[in-house]
Amino acid sequence: MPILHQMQMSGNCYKVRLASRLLNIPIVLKDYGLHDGSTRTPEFLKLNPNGRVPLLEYEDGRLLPESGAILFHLSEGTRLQPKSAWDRAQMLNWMFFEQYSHEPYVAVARYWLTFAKPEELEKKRHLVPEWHAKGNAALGVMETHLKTHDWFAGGAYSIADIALYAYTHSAADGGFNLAEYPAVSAWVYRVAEQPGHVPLEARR
Ligand SMILES: N[C@@H](CCC(=O)N[C@@H](CS)C(=O)NCC(=O)O)C(=O)O
Repeated sequence: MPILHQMQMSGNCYKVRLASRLLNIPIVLKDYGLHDGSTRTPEFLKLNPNGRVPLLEYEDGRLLPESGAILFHLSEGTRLQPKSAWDRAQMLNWMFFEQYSHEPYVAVARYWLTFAKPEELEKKRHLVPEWHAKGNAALGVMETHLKTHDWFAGGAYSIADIALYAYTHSAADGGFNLAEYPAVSAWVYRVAEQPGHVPLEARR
């Protein structure tokens, strides 16, 4: 059975747990601590030189880091990817948007404001306004799309929705107010209503 190297409260790891649950793909979870540097040990760096989770490890030794790459791999040929090549490109468009314009602000604000040690947060406090400005800009882009679409790509729930859901539904942890984004809030509700959906806290 593949091993998912992960942190339970990480949205990036939640994306993989959620997709594997929706697709009934069995995985074993191997947990790492949030503050203990356990993804930076020489042993872990041999598995992922980038020192981060999620990381998917197969019994035959194949290794795949990066939440978006893992989502893409697990869902290939399934209902979580659109059939048309154009729609799959649109799905990737939103997944790259998530990684460059959304996660670095919405997820980072959540980490520092909710999980970091208070003395560490103080060193980053001056960055909070920038995280909020850029994170709100990303939520605004999502709001514009969702005013006229139920889903991000191909007219159906896909891994683009999973990628964006992970840190959007938990954005309040980073000081964002989703009530300012009614179309995003309605989509968050739609995602959570999908059959087989599991919350971030769930192990599988
Ligand atoms: N782009 C990566 C980001 C992965 C990432 O930032 N992982 C964090 C947890 S959410 C991590 O492993 N942090 C531990 C560290 O940097 O030492 C992805 O989407 O998988």
